[in-house]
Amino acid sequence: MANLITALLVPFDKSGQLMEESLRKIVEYNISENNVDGLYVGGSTGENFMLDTATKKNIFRIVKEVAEDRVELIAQVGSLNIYEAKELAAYVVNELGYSKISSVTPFYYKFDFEEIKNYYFEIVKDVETELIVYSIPALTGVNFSEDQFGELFANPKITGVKYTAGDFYLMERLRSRFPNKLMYSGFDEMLLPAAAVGIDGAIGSTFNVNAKRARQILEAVEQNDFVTARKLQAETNDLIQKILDNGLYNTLKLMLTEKGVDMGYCHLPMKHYTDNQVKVAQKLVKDYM
Ligand code: NAY
Repeated sequence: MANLITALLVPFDKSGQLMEESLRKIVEYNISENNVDGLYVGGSTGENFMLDTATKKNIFRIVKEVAEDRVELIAQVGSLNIYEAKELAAYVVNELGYSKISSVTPFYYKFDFEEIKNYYFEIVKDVETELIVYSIPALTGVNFSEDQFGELFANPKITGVKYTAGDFYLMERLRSRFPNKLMYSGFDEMLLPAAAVGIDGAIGSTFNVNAKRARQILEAVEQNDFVTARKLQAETNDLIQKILDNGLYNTLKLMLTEKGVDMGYCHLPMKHYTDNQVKVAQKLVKDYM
């Protein structure tokens, strides 16, 4: 069955400093309460692109210290600074023993495909690891064609994609054409259709608070029980819609804080939460967790 992998939230205090003890707690909570199969560390959910190199390293180190080898750990090392990406890749693989790295497509500048391909090949060049391409066109503006994925996958160290998009035609084409590459879905609200196409895993922010239903969706699809899967996805999407309406990362953090894992604040320039957001999050915990 497909693996359930939490995109890890990271707690910060009001001044943007990492809350180390809380980070340890949310890692443990995901392993022993949510029973997930893995953690995706340093992704969008981890507010990673707003952090300095030392903080990123600290997060990777603490997560490994707590998780040890109990679940799979994937480190998102992608950065507009390719030298930082290489440094982080070497650190997590050689010093911490992460089993896979992942890298977002370089964003902001309009890099052409050759530049993007060079970026990926350069990141894996000096490190013995597998890399999962993190494709999220809605945030980066970078779209790959089927053939361009093929050019990336031609590098044996590039072993899969975290596909955070709603184009299920392309997802199916990739699944059929590259059956030996790993396909991870990235939109939790589309877990059912992704699982129907056939995925190796799902990586999601909402698994921090909704892992049980997500697991049940994967199980129902595995058993070809689409009536149950649809019901669970509808419940899940009622929850996700309310989370998105109330502010994604703030609400996830507030829900976990309500459950006893103090997740602090989001990193500026993301907003700090309001009293009303707290109230909504508390009700979501009561209704859905
Ligand atoms: C990441 O890097 O943390 C992810 O992309 C995980 C996937 C999430 N994407 C983002 C941009 O947060 O879980 C999804 C997403 O939050 C969820 O589906 C709600 O839209």
